[in-house]
This record gives sequence, structure tokens and C-alpha cells, in this order.
Amino acid sequence: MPVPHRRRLRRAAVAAAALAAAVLTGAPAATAQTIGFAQVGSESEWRTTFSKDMVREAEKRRVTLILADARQSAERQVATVREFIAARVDAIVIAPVVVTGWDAVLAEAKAAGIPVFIADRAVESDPSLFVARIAANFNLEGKLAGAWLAQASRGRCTVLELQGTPGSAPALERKRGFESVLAQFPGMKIVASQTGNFTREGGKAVMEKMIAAGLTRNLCAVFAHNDDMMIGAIEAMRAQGLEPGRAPLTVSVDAVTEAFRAMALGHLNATVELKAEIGAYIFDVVLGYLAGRRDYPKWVLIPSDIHAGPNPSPRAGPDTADPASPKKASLTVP
Ligand code: GYE
Repeated sequence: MPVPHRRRLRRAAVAAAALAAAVLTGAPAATAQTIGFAQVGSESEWRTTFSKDMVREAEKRRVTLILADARQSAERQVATVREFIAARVDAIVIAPVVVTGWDAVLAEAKAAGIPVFIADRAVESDPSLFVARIAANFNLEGKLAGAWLAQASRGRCTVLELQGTPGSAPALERKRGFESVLAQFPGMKIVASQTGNFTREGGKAVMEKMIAAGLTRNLCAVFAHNDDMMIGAIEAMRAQGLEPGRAPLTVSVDAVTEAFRAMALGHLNATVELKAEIGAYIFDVVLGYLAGRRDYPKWVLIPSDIHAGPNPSPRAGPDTADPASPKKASLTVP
């Protein structure tokens, strides 16, 4: 993977020739740049769509992209970033597995003069060590999911939560955002919360255990930090004769194709959209920066949205005796 010095020089020569041509013709300069992309893994449909989009966008912009899949390992990912630094790539994009453990390697990139961009997930480190983070607001996503559920259950609901990868920004923030909404409703509470590591198998396995432990009895809702875990959990619930989408209600995050299918079948009630095709947002900033632009905010925000299924969800009315089993469907908010 290391880019040999000679090749770098050749690239520089090509860039210089292109610039000379551009000056002569008035056309914009074409530069050949190499960008290292330290990706989380391929744990979910959202992630694989994002990776494909990055590759497509790099081709479109004639940039060489070295995509390294960390297979959800934080250590492997840090080692990859060190390889990118040794290879003297022009820029590094990191979608960090977890928020911690980044200061040393980010400082090494800075010392080597290689700009770093954080994409999708966040890091907890000195912000002067990276140019910008290009990402959605995970806390808001948790809030949107919580607000949807508060409305659907009229603020009376017991919830099972399937968490994403421990220590990852979306798991931490979606939980915080969701809980901040629940905190406003004394009748809503999370009764159990476990990680399914953002995978379908993980969501299924955790839900099987929860069912076996009796946690789905009289349950109002399941909140999953991503669609893949929810789809696994739906499978587990249906196998046990439960009717996810009716009882319990189901809400997750990502809005991948499979989620829309589950909503059309009535198994999933709502999903908060996290755009997966965000390559254009990322390359705009990276290439803009490499071309000399410096006025980027530390957080370049990608907007979020919520999608609810076609069926009006059953809601617990204020007169429903058991808040854990919402049976009354009503479309009017008192
Ligand atoms: O929601 C999930 C994934 O980092 C926000 O990672 C992302 C999450 C996404 O694999 O599906």
C-alpha cells in the first residue's frame, strides 16, 4: 500500500503538467490526489452503501482512494492510519470505530503535515488535530426516535433498547438523545438495554435472549440504534409469535432499503434517516481544503429526517389501563 517516493514525484510532475495545461487553456487544474480512508467495517447495510458511495465519488472526482476496512476493530484502524501516514497520502479520512484513543495518531498525522478529516462517527480528541468532521447529528436522531415514540405511545411506554457498538459515537449519542426525550415523560422508561454491535446477527441474538428472559411480555416498544439490529430483532420476535410493528412498536435509525421493506410489511413503524450517500459532502470538504480553502466549520452538518411507515401506529390512550400494552389506535392528540 505505501506509495513509493518515485510515484509521488511522478504524480507531482503530472500535476504540474496539468496545471501548465490549465493555464494555457483556462481549464481548471486536474491534480492526482491520493486519499486514505479508514472505514469502520461492513457491519451494516448503511455502512456498505457509504463505502460504495465513497468509491464512486472518488472515481467521479479522479482521486485515488485507498479504502481500508477495520472490521470494527479500533486497534486495526489506528494501525491503518499509521500506514497512511507512512505512505504520505495527501489526506486521511477516518470514520472512527470508537471515540477514544485518537490523540497520538492524529498528532503524528499533523506532524507529518497530512490533513485529517473525520467522517460519520466522532472522536473525543483535541479538535485542532483534525480539519473538520463531516457528519449527521446522532443525538438529534435519538431525539427524533424518542419523540416519535412519545407521540405514538402518548408518553406511556416501556422500552427495550438495542445499542450499537459500545464506545462508538452513534451508540453514545443516540442513547443520550433518546433518553433526553424519555426524561420528559414519567410514563416512559427503558427496561433493558444491550448491545447488538450494529449487526443483524447481533440484534437477533440479543432479542432472543430478551425474549427468553421474559422481557417482551407486555412490552410497549423496541428502539434499536440501527435498522440492521432491528431487522434481526424483528426476525427473532416473529419467530416467537410476537407482532413487531403492532406490539411491540418498533423504531430504529438509518433508513436503509431493508427498513422500508419492513415498514411496508408493517413490522417496523419508523426509522430516522441517516444519509448513507455522503461521499459528495466529504469530498467537497477534503478537496476544497487541498485546493486551499480554509473556512470550514469544525462540524459540517449532514441533515437528518424521520420516516414513518404507512400504517398509523397503535397508541396508548391516556385511559389505557396497561401502559405497557398500547391497544387503542387514535389519531388525535389530546
Ligand atoms: O447507523 C450503523 C453503522 O456510524 C452512524 O454505523 C453510523 C452507524 C450506522 O454501522 O448502521
